[in-house]
Amino acid sequence: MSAVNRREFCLRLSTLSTTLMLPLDLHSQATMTARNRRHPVEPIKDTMTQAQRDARMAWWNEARFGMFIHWGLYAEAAGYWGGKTVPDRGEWIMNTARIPVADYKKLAVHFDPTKFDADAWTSMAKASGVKYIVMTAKHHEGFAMFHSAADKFNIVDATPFKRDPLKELAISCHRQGIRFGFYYSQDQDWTAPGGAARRGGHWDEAQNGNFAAYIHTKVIPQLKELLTNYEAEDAPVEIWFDTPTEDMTPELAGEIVALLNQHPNVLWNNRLGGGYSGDFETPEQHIPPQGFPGKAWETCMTINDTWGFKKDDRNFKSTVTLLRNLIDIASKGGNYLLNVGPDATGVIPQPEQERMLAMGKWLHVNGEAIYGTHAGPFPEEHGAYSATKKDKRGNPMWITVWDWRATAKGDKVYVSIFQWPDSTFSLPTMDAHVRRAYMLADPHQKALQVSQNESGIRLTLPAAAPDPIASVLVLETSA
Ligand code: JFZ
Repeated sequence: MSAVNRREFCLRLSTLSTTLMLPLDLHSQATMTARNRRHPVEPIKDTMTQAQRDARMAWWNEARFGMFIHWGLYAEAAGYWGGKTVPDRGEWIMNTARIPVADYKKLAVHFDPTKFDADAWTSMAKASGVKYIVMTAKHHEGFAMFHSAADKFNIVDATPFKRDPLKELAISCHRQGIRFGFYYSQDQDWTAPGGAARRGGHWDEAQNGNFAAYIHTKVIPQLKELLTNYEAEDAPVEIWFDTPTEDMTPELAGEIVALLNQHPNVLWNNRLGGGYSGDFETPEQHIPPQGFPGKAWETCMTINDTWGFKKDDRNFKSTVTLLRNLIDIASKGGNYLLNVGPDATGVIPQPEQERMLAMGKWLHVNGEAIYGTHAGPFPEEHGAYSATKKDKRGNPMWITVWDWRATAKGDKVYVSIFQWPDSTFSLPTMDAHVRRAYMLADPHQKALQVSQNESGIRLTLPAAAPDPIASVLVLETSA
């Protein structure tokens, strides 16, 4: 297959899987089959042992809540090109509007986010209760949000701003005790010759080139920079790769893995490509009904309908929805990476800050029920597959129930109650014996009346819910 055919084939595959809404694993299986046909060799093995993986994942498994930041030149366009609105996500504008490379690069000439203040971002993040931040170092547009010797198309060399926000953010995170990682689009790059372009392939001759050369002259040198620039800040801790295509062969991905293996504390997601599964699963914009039992996973989600800033996108999720999502994810043992999209002045939109801070307010009181916990002991609270209703694919439909969710840590079980009961609160059976029960928000931890038998646990709760969104009941147990 020629390079062009290969890209078309992969594109068709990816369009097909999005159209059919195939789950990610099916999608990668399909890609793998195609890849193995072209690459009879075994992918180079990631040399990490399971014990090493567990060790580097330890902080991540406790964190539960992170903040994603999509920030790049697309914030300057803000969803508009040539005076017209462009549909779809803000950071895809160059591809969606088929903007020529030279025109798009001109955005850099005016990019001057003088209101950017790393400490303001990290203070907000800290007050929101997030434990780690992942920011776009380079998105599909190919523009580096850090100083790069490997490519002049970067924020220090190509804009009037001339500062390195990624570095400033890493330093600020270090000071605030927040872990710092970055997103890096290793495969798609719409301004570098040879970089891949999904959804229709290249649209400008300036994009023509060799993919392997792009990996060797831009990706690997920039990853080297990013892996060593922040060592004084104990960063990065995580790399978020994205949208691998058929171009990312096991051999090319293997070169990246060889580099990653020199930084054994840096964890990376399942989107490198080339057959590598990475450290964690990345369900996007949804929460798997039963999580990923036995696997580390992180749901990433937009706070409105775009990752990169779009002036007109005001469809913000409510704090109620966002908090329920966080609690739901924790009850299934996953992390929530919630995205904000700063504008071209360097400010995180006010409605996004408000929602993040509201989550932090709840976590300030109830964080014990989230951080460092694992999935709760009851499988029943999440919902069930319908015996009669079918989903779009004809499989039994999952019906979510939103009464309460449970997490656990040590000898404690935390039940976050969404639907405050009128009289008695009932829970299903549990192996452990409940010694004592109290509300987490109660400073006196007044013991609640509790009875337990083979059919379940019954409790008498205070008449009014301590919190309008979710009130946490603590069960102290013994074997
Ligand atoms: C990708 C990017 O294209 C997007 O701009 C954003 O950065 C997001 C976090 O990641 O989009 C994807 C990637 C994977 C899937 C869907 C959208 N997927 O697997 O369904």
